[in-house]
Amino acid sequence: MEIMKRGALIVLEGCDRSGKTTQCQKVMSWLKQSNIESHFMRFPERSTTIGSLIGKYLECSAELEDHAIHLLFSANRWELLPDMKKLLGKGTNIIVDRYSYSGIAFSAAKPNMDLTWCQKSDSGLLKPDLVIFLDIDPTVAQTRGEYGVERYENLEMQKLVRSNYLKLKDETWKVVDASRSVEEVTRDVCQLVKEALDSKSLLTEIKQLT
Ligand code: 2DT
Repeated sequence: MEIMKRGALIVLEGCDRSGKTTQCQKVMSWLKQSNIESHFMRFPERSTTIGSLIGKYLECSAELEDHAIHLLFSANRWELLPDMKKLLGKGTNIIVDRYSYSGIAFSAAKPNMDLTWCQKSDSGLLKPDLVIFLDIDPTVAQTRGEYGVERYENLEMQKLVRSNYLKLKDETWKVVDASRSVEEVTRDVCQLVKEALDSKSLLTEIKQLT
C-alpha cells in the first residue's frame, strides 16, 4: 500500500521588486502543467475582515500603532491556519507569497520594535518545508522601476528589511540570486520546489514555528 504524503508548504520571501509574485506564478503554472495538486496563497490576505484593515493601513488610509498592526498581520495568518492544515492534510501543496518572515522583517525594521518580540505572535503556526529567499540588493531592485505608493516602499526601509530577513535564515532557507533574468531565477526556483516535493520529510508531520 502506498503511504499518503502530505502536501508541502513552500514560501517565497524577498524585498519589494525581488520578483516574488512573478516567480510564484511561474511555479504555479509549472506545477499545473506537471499535474501536481497545488494551491496558491499570499499574505497579507486582504479579502478577510482583518485583511481589509491591513489593506487600509498599507494604503495609508488608516493609522495603527506598530505593535497593533504587527499583531493584525499575524492574526491574518492565524485565521487562515485551518484552511492551510486542511489542504496539506489532503496532499495539496501550498505555494505562499510572503509569510511570517515578512511579518518579522518589516515590523522589526521600525524603530523600537524588537525582532524577538515580533517572532512570538507567530509561534505555533506551520513551519514551511522550504523558504525560497529571492535575494536582491534593494538599490538594484529599485532600478527595476519606481516603488509604488504603499507604506514601506522606500529604499531605507527595504535595506533594513533585507538585513532582518538575513537574521531569520535557518535550515529551511534557500537563497536565490534574484538579480538575474526571470528565466534563470525560475529555473532555480522550480528545481528547489521539485527537490522539496520529492523529500521524504513529507511523510512526517509538519513542524511548527517556535
Ligand atoms: P504586497 O501585498 O505587495 O506583498 O505588500 N508585510 C507583509 C508586513 O509588514 N507584515 C506581514 O506580516 C506581511 C505578510 C510587506 C505587502 C506589504 O506588507 C508587508 C509588504
